[in-house]
Amino acid sequence: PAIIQRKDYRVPEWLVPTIDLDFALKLDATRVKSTLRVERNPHGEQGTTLRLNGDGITADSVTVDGQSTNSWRMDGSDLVIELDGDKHEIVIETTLDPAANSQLSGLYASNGMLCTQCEAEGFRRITFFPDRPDVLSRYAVRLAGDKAKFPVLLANGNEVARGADPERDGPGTHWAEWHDPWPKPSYLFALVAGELVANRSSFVTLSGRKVRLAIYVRPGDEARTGHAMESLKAAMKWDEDVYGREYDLDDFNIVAVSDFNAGAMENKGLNIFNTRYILADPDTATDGDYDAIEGVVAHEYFHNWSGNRVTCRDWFQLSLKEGFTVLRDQQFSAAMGSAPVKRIEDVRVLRGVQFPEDSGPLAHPIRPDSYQEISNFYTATVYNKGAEVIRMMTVMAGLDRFRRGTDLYFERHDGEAATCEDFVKAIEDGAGLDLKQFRRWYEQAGTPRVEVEMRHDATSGEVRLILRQTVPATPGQPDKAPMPIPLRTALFDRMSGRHGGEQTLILDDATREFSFTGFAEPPVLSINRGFSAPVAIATPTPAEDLLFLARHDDDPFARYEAMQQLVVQHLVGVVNGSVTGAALDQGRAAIGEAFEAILDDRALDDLMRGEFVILPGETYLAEQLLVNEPAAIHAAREELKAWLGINLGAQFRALHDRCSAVPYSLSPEARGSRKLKTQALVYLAPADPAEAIRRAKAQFDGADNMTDRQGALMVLCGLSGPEREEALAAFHDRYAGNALVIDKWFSLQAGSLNPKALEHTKALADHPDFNLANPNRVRSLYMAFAANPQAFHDASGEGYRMIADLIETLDPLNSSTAARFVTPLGRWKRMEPGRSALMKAELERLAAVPTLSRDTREQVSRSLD
Ligand code: BAL
Ligand code: ZN
Repeated sequence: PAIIQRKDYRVPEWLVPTIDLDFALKLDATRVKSTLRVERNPHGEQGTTLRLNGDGITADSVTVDGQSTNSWRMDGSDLVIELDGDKHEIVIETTLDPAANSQLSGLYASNGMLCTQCEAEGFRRITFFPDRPDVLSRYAVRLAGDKAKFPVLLANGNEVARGADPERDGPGTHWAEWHDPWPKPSYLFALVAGELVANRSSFVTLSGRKVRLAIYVRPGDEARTGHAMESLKAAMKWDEDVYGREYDLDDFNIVAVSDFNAGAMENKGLNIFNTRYILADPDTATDGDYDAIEGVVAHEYFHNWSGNRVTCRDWFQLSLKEGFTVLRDQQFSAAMGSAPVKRIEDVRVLRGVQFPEDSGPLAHPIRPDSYQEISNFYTATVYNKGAEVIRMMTVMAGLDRFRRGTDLYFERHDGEAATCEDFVKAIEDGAGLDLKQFRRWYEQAGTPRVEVEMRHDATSGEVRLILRQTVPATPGQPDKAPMPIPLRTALFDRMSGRHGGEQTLILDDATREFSFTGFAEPPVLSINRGFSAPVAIATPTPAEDLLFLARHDDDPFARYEAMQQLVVQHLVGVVNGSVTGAALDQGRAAIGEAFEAILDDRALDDLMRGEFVILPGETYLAEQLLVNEPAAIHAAREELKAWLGINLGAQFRALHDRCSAVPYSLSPEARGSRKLKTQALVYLAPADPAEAIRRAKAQFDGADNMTDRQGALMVLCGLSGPEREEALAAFHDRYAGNALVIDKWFSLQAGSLNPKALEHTKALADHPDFNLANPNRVRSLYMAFAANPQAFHDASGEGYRMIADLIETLDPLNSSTAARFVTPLGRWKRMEPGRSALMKAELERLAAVPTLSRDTREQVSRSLD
C-alpha cells in the first residue's frame, strides 16, 4: 500500500477558484452535477494532466469547456483529464447510493435524512475533485428533492434562493440554493436534507451584526437542545473576548445526526454533530454529558477560525487546527466551570489515552511524517498532545504575549492553507519567544521522562535541583534530542507550609542544574505544577513529601497530583512485589490518612473533592510498569478500594447521606454532590456489598436525574443480585427508543466491574437493540468492553478474540470505526507473556484477512511491527 510522506508535498498543479454543485437528492440514487472552473497554478508544475480524486464513484459524463470529451481516463480511483490551456470549465456527473453508504463518509442516509461527512477524504466519494486541503474554492450549491421527505435543505454559507421547479426536478420536489462566500477546502463542504425541526436563537457579534443561530434535530428532540444552544452562544462570546475572533456569516447552523463516525464536524456555517454532543436534559444526560456538549459545541465553533479561515496545507498539519482548537476548547471550558477540575480531567485523558499511545506501536509525532490512511491519525497525540504543546507556549510566553502571537497568526494566514511551522513562526514573532529548539516537540514522538535530584547544603542553605530528561525511542525514531520542558516549580518550607514564589524552570538540555538559596532545611519540591509540560516525572517522591503536598500545595493540580502519586507509587510497589507486609500496611495507612484529610477539608469544594477521591486508572498504572500485569493491577487497585471502604466506611456513609440531601440543579455545589455521592458508593461496594446495594437501589429508585441514576446503576451492575437485574430492566423500559440512553445501558454492562462482564458483553451483542451499523451503539458495547481491563484482559484470551472478531466483521461496513478497535490489541509487547501471545495471535489472524481495508490494515501492521 502507498505510504504518503510529508517530505513529498508539492503545491497543487491546478486550482479550482469556484465550484457549482447541483444535487438531485434521493435516498438511493442521488445525482450530482459538478461544475469546476479550474486554473493552472502558476506556482505548481506545468503539466497537462488534471488529476481529480475519486473513491468508489464513476463518472456518468464528463465535459470540458462545454464539449463532451473522451480525453479523460480513470487511473485507479482517480479521474484524469488531459488539458491544453490554462483555464477550463469541467462538468462531471455522478450518481450515488447514499442508503448503501455504510462507511458514513461522503453522502449517506441516516434515519431517512441525507447528510455528509467529508473530512478527511469523503468529498471524493461524492464527486471527482482535487480533494486536498490546500485547494480552496467558492461553493455554489443547489439542492433539489422530495418536499415531503426533505422539507429542510441545508448547505454551507447563506441560503440565497429557494422554490419549486417540478418540470426540472420532478413532481413534489422543491429546491434551495446556498452560496458560501468564503473559499474553503473540500473537506469543509456539507449538505443536509431531511425532516428536521430547529431550535432558533440569535447572537449579536462584537461589531453589532446579528447572526441567526439554529440547531436542527429530528422532531421530538428539540426540547433537548437548550444546553447546546447556550453553549454555542457562550463560545461565540468567549472567542470574541479572549481571542478577538468574530463570526463571519449571517447564519450558523448545527444539525444533529444519530449515525456519525466521530463526535462532530466543523463544516463552514453548517456543523454536523453526533446527537450525543447535542441532546441533553436532566432526565437523560449526566453532568459529564453536559460538559462534553459544552466542550464539543465550542470546539467546532472555534474551528471557524482555527481550521476554516486558516486551514491546513496538508493532512500532516492536522494538529495545526486540532491541537490549537483543543487548547481553545479546554480554555473555554475552564472559564465556564472549575478551571482546576477541568485541568485534572484533561490530564487524566492525556495520561490514560495519549501516554499509552506514545509508548506503544502506534506512537507518532504530533506532526506525523508519513501515513497510509489519514483517518488513523485523528489521535489523542495529534489532538491532546497537540494542545499540550501549544499550552507550553502559553506557559513560556504568558497569556497576553501568546495572544499577540495568535493575532499575528490569524492576520498573516487568513484565507490560507497553513502549516504547523507557520503557526510556530507567528507565535515566535508575535509573542517574542525563541522556539528554535521547541520545534522538536513537533518532530519527536514519545513522552519525555524527567528525573529529579535534589541536593541540600545545610551550611550554605543552598538547594541544587538537578533535572535530567530522556525521550524514549519510538517506532522509526531510535534517537531523540533534548526538548525544552517548561516546569512550573515551587519549593516549600516544611515548617511554615509555604513557598517563596513559583518559578518556571526550562529544562532544555539532557541535564540542567538550578540553584536556590535560603533553605535551612531541605524543602519539599512541587514540580510540573498545573501539569505545565506533558512529561512523566520519573523519580519517586518520598511519601511524607506527597502527604505534605496533598495537604499544603496551593496549586490545586499539584495537590491532586501528590495524592495520585501517593497511590501510584503504592500500587506499583504492590504489583511488582516490593511493597509487602508492614510496608503494605504503612502505604495503606498513608493513603487512608490523605483520603481522610480530603474528606474532612471544609475549604475544598465538592467538585474538586470528587477528583481527589478517584483512584488512578488501571491503564495509567500499567504505564508505570515495565511489564503489564493486568490481573495483578486490577486486584491491587480493588483491594485498596476495599480497604479504604472498610476503614473509612463511616466517612463514606456520612458523605453519601450529606450529598443525597442536596436537590438537583446545575450549580457547581449540586454537581459536586452528585459526583461524590456515587464515589462514596464506589468505595462502599467492595467493603460492604449489601449496604452498597441498599444505598445504590435507593439512589436509583429516587433519582430525578441521569447522573444519579447512571451512577447507582453502575454500582449495581458491578455487584450481583436481583437488584442489579431489576434496575437494568427498569432502566431499559424507561428509556426504550432513546438511542443515547440505551447506549449508556450497553456501556454500563460492558464496562462493569462485575466478574461476568465478559459473558454479559457477549450476550449483549445478540440483544435486539444492538446494531452494527450504528457507530455509537458499536462503541457503547465494544469500546466500553475494551476499556474494561479485567474483562478485556481475561486470561482465556476470549476478550481479545471478541474484539478481533468485531474488527473483522465491522471492517467491510465501516472501516474507520473498525480500525479504532485495533489500538487495544496493539499493546502486546509490554504485556506479560501469556496474554502477549494471545493478543499477537489475534493481530496475526487479522493480518491474514485478504480483504482488510486500508485503514485497518495499516493499524494491524503497525501494531505487529
Ligand atoms: N475535524 C474533525 C472533528 C473535529 O476535530 O472537530
Ligand atoms: Zn477539531
